Amino acid sequence: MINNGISIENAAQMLLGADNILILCHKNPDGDTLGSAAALMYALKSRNKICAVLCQDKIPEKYDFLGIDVYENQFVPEFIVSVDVADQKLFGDDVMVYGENVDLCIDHHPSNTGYAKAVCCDGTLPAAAQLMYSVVAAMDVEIDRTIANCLYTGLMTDTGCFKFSSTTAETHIVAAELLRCGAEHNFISERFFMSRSKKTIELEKYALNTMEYYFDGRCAVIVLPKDVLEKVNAQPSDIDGISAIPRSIEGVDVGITIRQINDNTFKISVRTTECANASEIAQGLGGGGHTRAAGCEVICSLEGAKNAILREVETALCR
Ligand SMILES: [Mn+2]
Repeated sequence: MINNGISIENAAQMLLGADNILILCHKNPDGDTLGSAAALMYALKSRNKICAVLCQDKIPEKYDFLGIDVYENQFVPEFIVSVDVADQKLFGDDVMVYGENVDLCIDHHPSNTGYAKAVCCDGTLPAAAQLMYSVVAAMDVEIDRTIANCLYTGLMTDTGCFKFSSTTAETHIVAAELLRCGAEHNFISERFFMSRSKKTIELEKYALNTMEYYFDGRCAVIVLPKDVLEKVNAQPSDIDGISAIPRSIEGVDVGITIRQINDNTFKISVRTTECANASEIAQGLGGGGHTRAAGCEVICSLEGAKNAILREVETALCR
């Protein structure tokens, strides 16, 4: 449990009182961690702060329009803020030297471990970007089109185009406000939801052909082996949407996607309907996340990974 929680106003004051600020994202970055980080970067710059964004992994090209300044030792960090990062493990080994000294964490994961000196976390929000909208406003920064596009990207990607159950009336109010500030919603949705790479389609073909059902069809499992990913030359951004496929099938309450990272390391993504808790399933194997979307990483054989997650799924479906 987090015992170093602070308010949005306090988070804004901490940021305004700091300079030479390093903004940290989680590894395998998504639209929420990058959009929130970019929005904070522009907000800080507008208040004449020196800052830059650091992520262990290369930022995928489709996020180029965010215009993120990547940290390349151009200053010595005096203040470190993480966005959308629930657990220190999610920084990745390469940036752990900073990840171990986070001054402020801005997040929306109920599973946040409280690793930072101060934590501004609202686990009821569907996206860190929704919280960042309030933080930026509390910093007395005017939300221009650039910041609006960054926040809208986070909001839209983490809510699956405002479709996930975590979306609330307040989410739509924030989205509407971002449109008023000039957010280019059609450009962003085209980019993230209305086009898929040919590599993604290749992976989907493989995934659908090899998908397996368990527990009377209530669980569907997709496996993406390393050799297939290599053959397609898939980038992380090509894999993003695939984990939504098994859960989208009629009658399936738990969708599992198992991706092979190396010989004996597997990344498992869990998606559920209201009939099961994804976070609980992932926590059973040392992971975490949200009620409907969560994940974990296991080190064992493929059969071992599959059996382990299916045991957790069975327990969850019996609850
Ligand atoms: Mn997020």
